[in-house]
Amino acid sequence: MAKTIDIVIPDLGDFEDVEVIEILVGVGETVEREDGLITVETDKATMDIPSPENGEIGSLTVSVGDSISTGDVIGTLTMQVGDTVLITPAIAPPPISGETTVLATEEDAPPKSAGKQTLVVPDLGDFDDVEVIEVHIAAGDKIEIEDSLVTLETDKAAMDVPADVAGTIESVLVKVGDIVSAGSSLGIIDAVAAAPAPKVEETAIEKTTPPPPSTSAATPAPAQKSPSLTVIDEAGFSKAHASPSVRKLARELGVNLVQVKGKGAKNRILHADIKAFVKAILTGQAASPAGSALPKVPEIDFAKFGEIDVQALTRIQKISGPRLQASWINLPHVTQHDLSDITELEARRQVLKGPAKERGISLTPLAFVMKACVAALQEFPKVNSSLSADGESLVFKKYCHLGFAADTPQGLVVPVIRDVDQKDVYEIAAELGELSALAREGQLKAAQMQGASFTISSLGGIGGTAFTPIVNAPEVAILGVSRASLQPVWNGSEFEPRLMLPLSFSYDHRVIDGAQAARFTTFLGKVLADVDALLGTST
Ligand code: CAO
Repeated sequence: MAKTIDIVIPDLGDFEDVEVIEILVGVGETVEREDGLITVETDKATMDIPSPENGEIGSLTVSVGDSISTGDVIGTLTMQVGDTVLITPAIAPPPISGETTVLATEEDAPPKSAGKQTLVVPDLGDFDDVEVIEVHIAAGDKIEIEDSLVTLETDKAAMDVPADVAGTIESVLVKVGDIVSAGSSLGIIDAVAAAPAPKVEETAIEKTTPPPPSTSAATPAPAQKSPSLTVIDEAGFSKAHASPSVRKLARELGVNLVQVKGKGAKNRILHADIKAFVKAILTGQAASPAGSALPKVPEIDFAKFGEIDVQALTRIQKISGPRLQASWINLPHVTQHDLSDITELEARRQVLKGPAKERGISLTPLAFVMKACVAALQEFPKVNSSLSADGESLVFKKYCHLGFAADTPQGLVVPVIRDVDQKDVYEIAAELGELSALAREGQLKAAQMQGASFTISSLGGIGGTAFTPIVNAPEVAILGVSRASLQPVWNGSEFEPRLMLPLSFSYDHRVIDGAQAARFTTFLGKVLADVDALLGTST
């Protein structure tokens, strides 16, 4: 029987009006009790609001940026209540610690013997005569409902057969290598409780290819096929003591179950164990598993050497850091350096700058560089592409949305100017100014930072002669611009003072090769030298 309950914010302690910073689930998604639904942030901590029960998300009435307090309803959850008994109002959620429950199941009653029962293989759908590849039980084992009894393997999938009763195993009637079908006996159990027969859950569709890590819309992480956290040891993986959903989660995250210590009954690996394992690696508290081995930076107690001041990273820094690292690790970066002669361009800009200012537009060199990039991206469409998620093809974008790195007090953000190919230099400069101001005030909306097909990072207003910008993956290239300077350039008979703009073009070498990169910056240089074409004033 289905029952819908409100999802209510549990007791948040001293906190009130806390900001929702992430929505972790979508409507229609199936969640388990304690799965995080949303993440909220106070000035002191970030915390997940857990699901009060197993079920399906019926509705969600909060968005990122909303403020919530204890008792607020943030959506509904539809549960299959089955044999469960309601003992408190369903709207009362567990506290953040998740120590109490609103539902009491028959597990709460004292165990009563249901006598000896035969454990059988349930309906296997289209499969018949499947091989037993693992036996997880032995005589004398005490098992719970949903504990895995055996793992079966067909030519398409591996699946766990979970227990439909709890009790003590009296005898095991199968061994590895046996062929079984629906109804085959697996063992005899001295049962203590009965429950409806659970479904057989598939652990994987393909036996050898773990699915790629999932990405959420809110987190535009690199879409390229990235290496798993570790190479999965299939033999060891199949022997690990874990439920199908835990195996599924492990495969999704590229976690080798062999390396995870289970904290459940009989060392069974739980969802929480997988999450803790991944968290420990990502936060550097545990060494990365062999295969993805990233050497750890040594942990130093700086206070031993002098006075220190510890300041928390800003939210933007916490978000951008891992993304930059993901790009740096996953993309083979190469940077092509070049100099572009912008003597004529700058002379014209100086003439146009004043009148533009009167119209409220700051006509900086960056607007011209953006306009020039449009021409270069049209000439070299690969630079405006991305690798497909499976890494098998290139996605060419017919649009030209340019991101630009903006330095703000909170950290680095990348606002996006859309359809730059349809705008003139003044429109680009105006939008640059507006988005830069919003960025500095921390007022950019998420949509204003999404959809870039290529990014420019300009340090020209600050200084420097060259740098190596990190590609804003899953884009495949980024243009770094440093400060233009007057340099002596040989014109065939003498050295001439020319204003040279340094370009640092970093690219994903899987997609763009060195010759293309050099052609790209050479072409860009030619376009920047043709100021009439950039301004659309050519005759
Ligand atoms: N050479 C010489 N002068 C330059 C120049 C260049 N390449 N680029 C800009 N300038 C000049 C501008 O013309 C302006 O002077 P005028 O007012 O006399 O014209 C002055 O420097 C300041 O420009 P600006 O930096 O305010 O404006 P912008 O359009 O060039 O850049 C923005 C806007 C948002 C990109 C910039 O303010 C910024 O935040 N840059 C930092 C980006 C960053 O941190 N990148 C690193 C990311 S990690 O890869």
